[in-house]
Amino acid sequence: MAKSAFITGITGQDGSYLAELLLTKGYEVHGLVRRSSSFNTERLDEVYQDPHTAGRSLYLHFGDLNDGVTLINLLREINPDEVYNLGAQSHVRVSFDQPVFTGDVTGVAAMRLLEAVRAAGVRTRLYQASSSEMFGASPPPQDENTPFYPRSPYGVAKLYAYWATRNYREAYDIYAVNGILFNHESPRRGETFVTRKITRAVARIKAGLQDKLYLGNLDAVRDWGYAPEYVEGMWRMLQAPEPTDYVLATNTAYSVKDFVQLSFAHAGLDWETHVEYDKRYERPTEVDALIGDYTKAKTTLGWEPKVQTPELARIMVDADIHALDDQLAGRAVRVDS
Ligand code: NDP
Ligand code: GDR
Repeated sequence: MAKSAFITGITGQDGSYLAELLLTKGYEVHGLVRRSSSFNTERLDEVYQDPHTAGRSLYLHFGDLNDGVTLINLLREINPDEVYNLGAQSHVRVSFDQPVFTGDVTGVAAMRLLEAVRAAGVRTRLYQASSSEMFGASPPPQDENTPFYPRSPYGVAKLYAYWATRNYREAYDIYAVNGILFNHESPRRGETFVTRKITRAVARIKAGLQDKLYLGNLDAVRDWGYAPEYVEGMWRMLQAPEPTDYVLATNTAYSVKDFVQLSFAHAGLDWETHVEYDKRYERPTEVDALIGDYTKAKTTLGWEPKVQTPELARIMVDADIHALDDQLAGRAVRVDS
């Protein structure tokens, strides 16, 4: 019988790639979707199956991580083999504007989901989307044994979720793992994260639609990988014989300024003519440098990143240029039933 998976955050960057991966592996995929007044399933367009499709394998369910009763009911109904908790208020800067809300949806909701697994009585494996932001001020390189020192309400919330996951693994013998993932990006990255903000601006500047790009701290160092490879790592974590926590990263260091230079150069543009500083994009407390050591994932799971940051920047710039070309040519037509 086909395996089944339940994904929270299926409409996000990672959720959409993970859904695609699991569908290609023959899974029946169930996703939690928030009701919205506008479309929020665009990233799933390529795999979307109309409810009238015979023998379909993708099911979307309305719900919210803040609604525990719905989570219990869905888990009982679906009885999934695997649960991936990817839903979150995932923007670090925004978490300073909405700290308590972020604590609820990014932190406490993980506990809510773990409790829902217990209450529903399902025997499932669970993946928690933990983050390198939990390391915060701890100097690089960071691995599974590095002390945590979060620097944002988002990081604090993720740490709560991390410990909830470990505690439920130890207390109730639930197969629950933390994937501590360093930044991973793609053409599907949300438009306000720095990489996508840059590559989208490059496309618009090249097309003459925009002249300036306003950014905050250009000196922050990040370890940027390619999202489709990271969702493969999530899946591998749940296939291991024993539950444990893993770092996924590329173990390379690039500054925001490096990413700017790579992206503008790929489009034949001079970044210094276009990039301006705006204080509003600074954070009250910044994470200066994240560089991950993924040795454990490599040796235990055979997982290794292939796409490095320079290629990632090129992939994202090319995708944004093509998307803008399509939009300008009026080809961005979606067919909805
Ligand atoms: P996105 O911001 O692209 O996606 C977040 C998802 O969470 C969306 O589907 C969103 O729904 C959903 N969501 C938000 N609030 C709720 C809620 N109250 N109830 C149910 N769903 C909700 O994030 P990514 O795909 O980039 O990241 C996936 C996960 O991994 C997140 O938890 C993130 O914090 C974590 N992470 C990400 C890293 C990265 O570099 N991308 C690195 C480390 C961890 P909607 O579409 O309706 O907004
Ligand atoms: P991050 O990603 O905070 O690392 O969290 P983001 O792309 O938002 O910031 C990366 C670095 O760029 C600096 N920066 C700017 N950031 C944004 N968003 N906008 C700007 O204009 C700008 N200018 C400079 C930031 O200060 C920061 O240093 C991401 C999210 O996906 C989290 O959910 C995830 O957990 C972590 O990665 C790992």
